[in-house]
Amino acid sequence: MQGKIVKGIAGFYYVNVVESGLYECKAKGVFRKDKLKPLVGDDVKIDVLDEAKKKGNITEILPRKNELIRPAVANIDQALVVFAVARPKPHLNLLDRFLVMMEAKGIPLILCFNKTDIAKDTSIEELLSIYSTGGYQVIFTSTVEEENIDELKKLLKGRLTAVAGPSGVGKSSIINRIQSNVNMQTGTISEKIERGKHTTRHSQLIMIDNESYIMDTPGFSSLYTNEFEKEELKHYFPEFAPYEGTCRFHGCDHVHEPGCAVRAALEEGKIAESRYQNYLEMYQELKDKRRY
Ligand SMILES: Nc1nc2c(ncn2[C@@H]2O[C@H](COP(=O)(O)OP(=O)(O)OP(=O)(O)O)[C@@H](O)[C@H]2O)c(=O)[nH]1
Ligand SMILES: [Mg+2]
Ligand SMILES: [Zn+2]
Repeated sequence: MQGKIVKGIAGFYYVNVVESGLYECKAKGVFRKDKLKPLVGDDVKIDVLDEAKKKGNITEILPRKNELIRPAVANIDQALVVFAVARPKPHLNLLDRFLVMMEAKGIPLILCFNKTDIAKDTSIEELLSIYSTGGYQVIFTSTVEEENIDELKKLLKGRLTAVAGPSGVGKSSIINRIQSNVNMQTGTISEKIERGKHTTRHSQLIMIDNESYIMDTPGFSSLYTNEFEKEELKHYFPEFAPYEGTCRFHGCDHVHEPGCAVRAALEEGKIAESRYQNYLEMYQELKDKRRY
């Protein structure tokens, strides 16, 4: 039988098989020698051990379309990257790292800034100007005031979407707003450190309708990527693309080379300062291959 892993907790994988339901499965040792760990989102083959108790064994993981490390998920069509406009205030360095990772993997994304009900007047405009120059699809939501929840739902139609972002930004709250099959637990923000408390501990795949699925995931607070060379990094900043090939030097990395068109665009305000600074920081890390 073939099914999809919808949840994994403490060595058990919950595999949904269309028409016959949910099976609690263990992964046999065969994967360990290939260093392959089943992920939520994986399509797998299972042997049913006990049909009445719905227990089985995963015998094979089918080839993955893609996989992410943080959050650990496989076979997604797109990512819904959620940050809050406030409480916690958006950590743009972490966001830019995440965007780079998704660009590098070629996974389409929707960038969602939640909690517009507690936004300061300027923050929405600022965020919009920083991220719309990169050509990102940006949506501003509030689960409290139901702002743009229907619009967001439309963007999820017909796809398997993984939600990703720091703890406390409202990922689970958004999921609760867009479907009524499952109620995810939501947490509070710490008064002291203004951060979330990692309420969601395990990734879980939830059906919105027959053709649309959403995956809730635990929040993450750091991201380091060294899966590519520093020369590649510039390709993962979409707002640099119009200037590619127009710098004085062929193969310009837009760092300190004279006659750099990207830096000229930065001076003219056509590229956001924070995006460029985060580019430089990641570039330097890739150069040093330091661990972040
Ligand atoms: N003001 C406001 N608060 C919100 C909004 N959405 C969620 N919250 C609150 O933010 C807190 C955290 O929400 P969660 O949905 O648990 O956040 P999460 O991203 O799932 O966090 P983790 O599971 O820890 O990764 C809760 O107190 C929510 O009620 C919103 O649109 N506006
Ligand atoms: Mg959560
Ligand atoms: Zn340049």
